[in-house]
This record gives sequence, C-alpha cells and structure tokens, in this order.
Amino acid sequence: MSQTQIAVPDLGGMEEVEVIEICVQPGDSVGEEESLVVLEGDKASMEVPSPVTGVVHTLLVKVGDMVSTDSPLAVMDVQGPADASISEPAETDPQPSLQSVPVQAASAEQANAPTGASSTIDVRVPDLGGLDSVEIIELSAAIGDELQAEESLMVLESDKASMEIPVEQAGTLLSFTVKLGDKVSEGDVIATMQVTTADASAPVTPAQKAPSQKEPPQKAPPQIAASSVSAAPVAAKPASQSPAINSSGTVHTGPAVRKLAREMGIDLTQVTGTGPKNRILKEDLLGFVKQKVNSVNQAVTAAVGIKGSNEDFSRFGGISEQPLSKIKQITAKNMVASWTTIPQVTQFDEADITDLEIYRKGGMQSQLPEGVKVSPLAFILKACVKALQKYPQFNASLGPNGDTLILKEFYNLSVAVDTPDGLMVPVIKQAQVKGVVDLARESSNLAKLARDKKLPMDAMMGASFTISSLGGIGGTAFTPIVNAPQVAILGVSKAAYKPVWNGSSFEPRLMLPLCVSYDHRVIDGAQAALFTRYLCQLLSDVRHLLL
Ligand code: CAO
Repeated sequence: MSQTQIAVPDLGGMEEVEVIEICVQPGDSVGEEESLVVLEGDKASMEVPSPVTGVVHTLLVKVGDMVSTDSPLAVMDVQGPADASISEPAETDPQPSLQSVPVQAASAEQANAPTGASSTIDVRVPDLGGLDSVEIIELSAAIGDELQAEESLMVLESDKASMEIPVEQAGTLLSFTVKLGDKVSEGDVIATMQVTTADASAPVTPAQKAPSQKEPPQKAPPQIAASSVSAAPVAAKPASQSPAINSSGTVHTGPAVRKLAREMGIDLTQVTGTGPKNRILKEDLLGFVKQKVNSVNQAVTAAVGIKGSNEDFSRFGGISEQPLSKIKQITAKNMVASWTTIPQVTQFDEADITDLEIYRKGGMQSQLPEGVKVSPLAFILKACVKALQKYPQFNASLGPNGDTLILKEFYNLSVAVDTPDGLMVPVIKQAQVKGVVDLARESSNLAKLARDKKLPMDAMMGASFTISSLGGIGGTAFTPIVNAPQVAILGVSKAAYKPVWNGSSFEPRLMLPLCVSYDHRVIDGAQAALFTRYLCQLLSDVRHLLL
C-alpha cells in the first residue's frame, strides 16, 4: 500500500477553474476513471476522473476553491508503489481535450490493458447522409465507460434531423475530442477509445496514426432518427427506473446537466436518467422539474380547494342551492389549509370561575362606566395575555423553512365573531397594555363592526393568538382549528355548575370548559397541558387578572 497524490490534469489553456463539485469523500473506494471532482471554467465544465483504483485518503480541495493545471486535488491510498506520473498527467497526454469533459491521459500505455491485446483508436463522425457541420447536443457516455458495439456515444442535431452516433467497436471511452455545442462533419475525430483486438499486431485505426480528413469514415452509419427537427431519439429510449448513480455513489451525467441542476437547485440523485447506463440527460432534468411543479400545484390545489360533491342529490328528494358568501369561501380555504398542513391536537381543561362570576356580576358591575358590559370573555382575554407571557411558544409562528420559531413580543389577540355572513376574526392589538374593562369595550366594539360589515382590513391583521368563544351559545367542548400561521387557539365553551369534590364534600362550582388546539410541530402535549392549566388557575382567582 502506498499513497499517491492526484493533481489537476492539463486544463488545455484555461488558467484557473473552480471546484464546483466534490464527488468523493475520504474513505471512499474509487475505481479508475471514476469522478473525483468537477471543475468549471468560464468556457467549460469537466469531470476529473481518478487515474488509479484506490481509497481516498485526503481531499486537498473544497467546493469553491480555484485550481489550475497540476494543483493537488487529493491523496489516494493505492495498492503497490506510488506512481509519480499520476500527479503529472499533462506530461503524457498527447492530445489534451481542452474544452470538454476528458482530462485524463489517453494513450494505450496508460490504459492499463493487457500488453499486446489492446490499442487506442480514434472514433470519427460517420457518413451523415449529406449533412455537414452538425451540432453535438448530447454526450451520451462518460470517460471510462465500457461501451458495447453500437452503443450511443453522442447525439447530433441539425435543423433537419437528430441522430445518435454509435461506436462501432466495444471498448473503453478514453476521451472526447469535442464538446457539447461543437459542430462536426463526416470524418472528424470525436473521441478516442481503447479497444481489444484479436490480433494485437494489427490495431484498428490507432490514435497515433491520424488518417486524412478525406479518408472515408470507418464507423457505422448514424441512426437517423427523423427527418424533422422535432425528432427526439433520446426521449424515445425506454425510460429506466433506476437512478443514475454509479458504483461510487456519484451521479452519472455530464457537466452541462450538472451545471443546470446546480442553477435550479436540484439534487441529481433524485433524478432518473434515461440515457445509456442510466445517464441523466437534459430532458430528464427538465422532466423532473415539470413533475415537481405539477405535484406542488396539485398539493396546493388540494390544500386550498373547497371542492364539494358532484353527486346529484335531487335523485333522493327536493334540494335548493345557495351561494356561499365570500367570507365563508375564504374561511373554507383557510380551514382546509390549516387542517391539512398542521398536525393539531386539542387539550381540554376546566376553570373554576365561581368567584370570578360573583365578582363580575356583583361588585364590578356597579363600578362600570355607563353602557359598558363585561362578559367572561374580557377576563379570558386578560388571562390569555398572562399565560402567553409565561409560555411564549404559544405566541409564535414557525419560520419560513420550518426550522425556527418566531416568538412575538406583542400580544395581538384575535376573537372569532359569528356574523350572518360567516366567521370574522378582528384583532385586539397590544392586549398586554389593556385592562379588563378596555378589553371588554374593544372586543364588543370589534364584534359590532364585524356584524355591521364595517371592519377595516387592518383590524383583521397581525394576530398572534386566537380565542373562539362559544360560551354564550352552549356546548361542553369543541376542537377549534389553529388559525395559521399562529400555533395555538383557545376554544371556550359554556360554563356550567358541577359538583366538585373539595376534600370532604361535593360543592357546586361554576366550571368553564377550555379547549386549546395547538400545532404539535411546535408545542408538546405537556406544554399544552401546563398552558391550559395555568389559564384555569388565572381564571379561578380574579385577583390575578385585575392586578
Ligand atoms: N359561559 C357561560 N356564559 C357565557 C360564556 C361562557 N363561556 N361566555 C359568554 N357568556 C354569556 C355572557 O355573559 C352573556 O350573558 P349575559 O347577557 O347574561 O351577560 C351571553 O353569554 C352572551 O355573550 P356574548 O356572546 O354576547 O358575548 P361574549 O363577549 O361572550 O362573546 C363574541 C362575544 C363576539 C365572541 C360572541 O358574540 C361570538 O360571536 N361568539 C361566536 C364565536 C364563534 O362563532 N366561534 C366559532 C368559531 S369556529 O372555531
């Protein structure tokens, strides 16, 4: 075992390029020709494949580093003695493929093939059926790929046709001598391959022996896909279900697709490749984006949809159909969104408000200014402020990515008001600076404005917590829906006298049912129980609320 330093190969004239992707981690076993890093200059991106088989010992670069020819990239543990030439591949590269993917030396000597059994050949553009100067739109194979005869190497497209260029002979792809977007004609050298020949003494079209441009092409004719530009031979291939990840865990695709994926923020390991050996093509990436957009749209539609039934109920008897008010339609959408996106739980408890009600209906009433009426709601509002101050996570919202909690230092309490047109939720702003009487006056004013349809828009914004009181109507308990983006809501049902055990006897006490629904992503059950209990304690001793 020895250690070998891997360096950046000849960059073909580019001075500095950026490391845009690290394909391996220390400890990874890497095969020869598997990508180590991806580099990008202002003209091209390129993968740097490992020239050896071994284990990555140390990475000497990180994403964002600028490197140039011969810059150290990594140290590899390899079997056998270190090969000093590995860090200097540029010295041995007879034809550096500067703008395109290949960066490794590609001579037969470096190909590590059995002596006398393999040779390096040029791959040339075959007869293009009369077309000239045709653009390369897809590189279908990667350096190091073992290609079978007739397997696609690249795709060309002119204004008349698209065509795959297959390799004639099976072998290992050593380099591309062209890049995406280049225009090629019949006879042009486009790649070099290492092939195994039956007779080692008679290698086929060795790379070192360049035939003249006029020499007839040696390769199979291209598969002309169609006679119009709309032909898409690439897409016509059967879609593969397996992701385009090679044995080293890196994604099998070209630099252009990588760049596009990076710009769009797409994790390529999630994309299924339909190219040769599951290679991800540009079409795959675009298809993936389309699919994601569609599914998001569907989810949004489902979340905000208020679609009802298509059933013809008149088959069973008489029916009439009424339009839903705008308020009801908006409420429906908000409810569906909250119900489907927030995991919510409701905590129930009872507050003993016997003493509070004696005070409210007795001593307090006589001290109130003319025309002011204080219902239990005003005390409940006051108690909520105090409970929210003690348990601030109830007066909060989840951050945009769901990984932070935004705690609010204002206590803007919205109160659900039942109006003929539907539910409205005006907000009592800065409730923490208001006393019980002020809260009573403001909640009653806001309820009146809501019922008279005179609520200004601003009066319904900025709430940090909601109270829904059905106490004036009846009921023993209910489960209010969290008013997103808030994380909790208090439901209040009708107070009723109940026999309560005081330690020696049952006593009639006026018990107020409280129901706290909460976003379980933010609030734990124990916190909800403590919060609700604390509310009950506050309401059971009126002194807490008047101080
Ligand atoms: N238990 C027993 N009695 C109660 C009570 C309770 N929890 N809450 C109120 N009351 C009594 C009041 O004291 C009042 O009695 P008096 O007239 O004898 O004093 C009576 O019920 C009516 O009260 P109110 O409803 O007019 O006043 P409020 O301050 O309690 O409530 C408001 C105001 C706007 C919350 C209420 O009118 C309302 O619209 N509630 C409906 C809210 C709603 O629809 N929520 C469901 C939303 S979906 O989750």
